[in-house]
Amino acid sequence: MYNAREFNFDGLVGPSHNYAGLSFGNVASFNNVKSASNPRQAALQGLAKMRALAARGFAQAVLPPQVRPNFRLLRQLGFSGTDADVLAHAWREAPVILACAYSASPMWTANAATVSPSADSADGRVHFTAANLNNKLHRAEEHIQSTRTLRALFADPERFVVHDPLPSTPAFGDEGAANHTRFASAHGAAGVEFFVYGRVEFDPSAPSPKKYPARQTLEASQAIARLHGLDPARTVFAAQNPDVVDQGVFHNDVIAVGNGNVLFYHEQAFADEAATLDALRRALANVDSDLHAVRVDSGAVPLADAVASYLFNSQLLSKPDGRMALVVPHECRENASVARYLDGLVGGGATSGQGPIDELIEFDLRQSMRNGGGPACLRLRVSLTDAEAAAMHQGVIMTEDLYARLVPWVERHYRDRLEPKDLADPQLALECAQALEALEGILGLPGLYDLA
Ligand code: SUG
Repeated sequence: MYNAREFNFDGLVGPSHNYAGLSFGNVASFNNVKSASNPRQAALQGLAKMRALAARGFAQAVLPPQVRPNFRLLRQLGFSGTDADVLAHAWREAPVILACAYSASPMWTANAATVSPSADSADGRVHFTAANLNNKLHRAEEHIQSTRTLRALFADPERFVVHDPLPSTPAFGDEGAANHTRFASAHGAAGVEFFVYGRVEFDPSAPSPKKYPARQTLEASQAIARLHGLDPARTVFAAQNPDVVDQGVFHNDVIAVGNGNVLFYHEQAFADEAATLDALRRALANVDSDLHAVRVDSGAVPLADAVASYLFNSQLLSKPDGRMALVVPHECRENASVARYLDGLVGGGATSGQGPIDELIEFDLRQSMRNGGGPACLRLRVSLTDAEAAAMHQGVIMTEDLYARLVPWVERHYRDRLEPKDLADPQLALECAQALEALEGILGLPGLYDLA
């Protein structure tokens, strides 16, 4: 076993953060369609979270935003002329497509990729596969920049491999780490990788949701496990409960989170709860570990409250003393059943703090939450040994110095209000390009973007 740490790569919110209602099946995105957003506040909220966790000693890094608007998409769809013509034409004829080209969604980096640490892969390298996100037009091209970014950050071929995304066809719908969890006794120890899927392409008799789309297929998860060279004895695939997808649980990380040997989950999360826990226990036995299941039942927290508060879209972080902190959004305090549950978990009562989780860390992430993205959506987990951490690009590691450079950058380049009609403003496109050009310099990543 190597000494390893889990880096959380949080998405830096881009300058076009907006609410376009593009994610059918994601209740918050739908409910806030066309309301005004505040990109500056969104970026500062995300940075405050990164800074606070870094200050606590958690390994924290930043994943840069993506180029917006996506002129390549707009031109591919037949909008032509100068950039200003393209924007005017798209706004007139297809404002939804313009919104897709301006989408804020790369900020939710849990969907950027699936990551397997070197302790799990057959060749001893860290494996990444950018998610094709092919269920939604506004996310379907993110993999191009995600792959480019990951290759820039993890460039050493001896230690890292960044695979091409899976084929962009419904059979291989892949949403990245939002449906993937890893269990291990320590970050550097061999672990169990757990993939949760919503649909099986080649078995039409397998249950699937009826109202909302299941974005992740079993076939995609299996392909990732093959690509990453995972040991079948330490890999578990489980079906998500299709009924909860239909109630707004569009990714498994809206209803479950794991860390160490702990699975914190809602009783309705899986199609077959007992079989899922059993499979995890058997796989964990292969690494001499056992599962610690923290089950939340519907009597304590009804599913609707879990979705509204994003209780399970929390981060479970290991502290040096072996206990864990749960990183939750403020919304958890505003929901009566969830607040009561959390008080019981860590609130100082007779039975609280006795399980593996003994601390809550709360953040105001309202700008992100209004698009259906909580603390866990905002970060991509990458477990790295000390040697791997030293081999990755250092300019993205969150430090006080980087924070002190990013805050004025946001204040200089980001607007504090965006409405749907602003997406037609050619000046916004220029502002976005200028911001990213400056960011390449701050992060020490020249050529990160194709800004030509
Ligand atoms: O894919 N929202 C994202 C939220 C992703 C949350 N990620 C995780 N659960 N890991 C999505 O639904 C909304 C964009 C808009 O409507 O403008 C959006 O894409």
